[in-house]
Amino acid sequence: MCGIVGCVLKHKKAAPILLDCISKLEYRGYDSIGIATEDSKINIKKDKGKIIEVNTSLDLADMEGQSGIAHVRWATHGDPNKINSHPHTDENKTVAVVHNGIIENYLEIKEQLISEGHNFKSDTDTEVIPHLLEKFIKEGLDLEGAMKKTISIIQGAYAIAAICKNEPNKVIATRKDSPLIVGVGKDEYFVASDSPAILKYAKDIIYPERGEIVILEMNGVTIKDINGNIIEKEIETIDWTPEMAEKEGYDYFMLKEINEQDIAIRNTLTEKNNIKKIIDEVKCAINRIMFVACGTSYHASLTGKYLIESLAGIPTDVVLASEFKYSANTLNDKTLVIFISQSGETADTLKALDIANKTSKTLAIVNVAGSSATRRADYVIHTQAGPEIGVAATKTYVSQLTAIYLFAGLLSENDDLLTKLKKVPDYIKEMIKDPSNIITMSKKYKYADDFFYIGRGFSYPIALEGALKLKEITYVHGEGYAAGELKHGPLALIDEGIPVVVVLPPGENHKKTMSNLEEVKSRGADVISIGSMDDKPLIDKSDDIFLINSEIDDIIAPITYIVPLQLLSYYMAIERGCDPDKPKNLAKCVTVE
Ligand code: F1P
Repeated sequence: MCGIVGCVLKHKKAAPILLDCISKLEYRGYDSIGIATEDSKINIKKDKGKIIEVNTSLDLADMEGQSGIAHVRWATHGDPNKINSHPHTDENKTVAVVHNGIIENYLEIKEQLISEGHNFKSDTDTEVIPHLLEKFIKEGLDLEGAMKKTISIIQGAYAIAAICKNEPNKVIATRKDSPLIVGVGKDEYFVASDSPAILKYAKDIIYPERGEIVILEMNGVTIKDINGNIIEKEIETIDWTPEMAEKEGYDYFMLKEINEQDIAIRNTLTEKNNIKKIIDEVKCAINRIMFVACGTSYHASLTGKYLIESLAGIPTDVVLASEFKYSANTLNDKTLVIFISQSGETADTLKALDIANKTSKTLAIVNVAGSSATRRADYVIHTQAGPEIGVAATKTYVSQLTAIYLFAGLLSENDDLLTKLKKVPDYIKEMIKDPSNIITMSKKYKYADDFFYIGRGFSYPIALEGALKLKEITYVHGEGYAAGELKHGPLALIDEGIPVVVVLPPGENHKKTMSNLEEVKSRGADVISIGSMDDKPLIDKSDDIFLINSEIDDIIAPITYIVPLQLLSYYMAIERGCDPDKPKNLAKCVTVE
């Protein structure tokens, strides 16, 4: 969590550009924002709040300097307040530092530094970094040397950028287990947590590895290994455009991203040949598959299990990345471990990937090119959703599902599934055309305290994902259940007027789920159904219904039926006055375990 940016600009003032760049990283954290520039002294402006709330009070007009750093915070250590906001400095303001990650041994370092006479202002773990840097600079090192020594002391996950008042027009940055990219523009050089920050200014990207030191100066970028040797890094050009990271007329990124889902799927379908190649290499060598993921990516994985087990007959497990260590000793060289992550930077997922790499073949399904997961897995499938800024995953989710459907379809040589998949973008286009029915439902149910979502078989992950979207952005309690599991406990909670969302595509489970619908209805629930246009019995039994093309059967439902549920959550969030792009307490990229 947290986003950082650093830049050195040959012809421009840094502060306004830093603000522009960091505003593109607000999806990573929005508790507070801060900027520091260098003009032979360190200038700092920072405050608690989202950029839109504090922008005017920051008043960057008088911030001189052509180099600087910026930060958006998602608090881990210390409340979100002005003092805890980054950049942090030493007491003499020799250096300023921004940091994404957690310094695990900060307490011992802090005690030691206090005993040496350092004064700390904040409750953050980060503040030890500027104090260490200043200490080593006082001992005679330059900022680069001080940074090298500092990272030999701190433990944990970090991406750090620092400036020093004695070293004009220079930013020193480094990373370990938190993302950091380097952007090379024309006479302007950047570091950032993610590419949307710098798309407008630099398209040539370098991906530093753990422990490497990045030096931005007026005349270019240097990257050194931990021994101080300059290393030649590959430069990759990204094809994402700056517009992709803008709202382009939509009120919120989430709505824009829901509306881009047909394109995201179409683009991900182009991964077919890559996926075929991976399957040709691994198919004969494996007898088991394990998916590892968190949150929405976990729900995509669950669909993967159902598809692969039913179509390819390969035993497939799904494990939450944070719980992975209990399953790790069952892996062997005949297991393919598939990691799904839109960001490719989720700490729990990366930790599991490192462990799985020791015994098994690993495959990462990731949206962000160059992210850590893509560099650590044996095989990579890139979902082609483009940048997703809204914290709640939508277009990356359907793109993950597209990759999984391709994988399962090719693995089981099931042409029927691949033919159905090709039609999905058109179905989705049709579904998002007119949200008026969903808007009416969101007005009707906006005051509900609890929602239940039920689905059976392929529709069970849809119920889980629908409930997660509701929780994330409306703060209403939503719980997804396997429809058959209702009577084993949750039915006790169903009462007069409780909304129950029933996911009921045509298919072999239809009759059984209809019975579950009857069970909740007879206890007074308000039944909101997602079903087929031809489903007369369902239409008759539902209080509210979103009708979907009758060609869509239960097997292809996970990638289509989720769309009205995303829209329902979105419009309920709007009705309840919540910001769907920046849900409280959450961030898009969870780089802490
Ligand atoms: C997993 C995840 C997302 C969720 C939110 C927080 O991220 O749980 O599904 O929408 O953004 O993180 P990832 O591993 O897929 O990047």
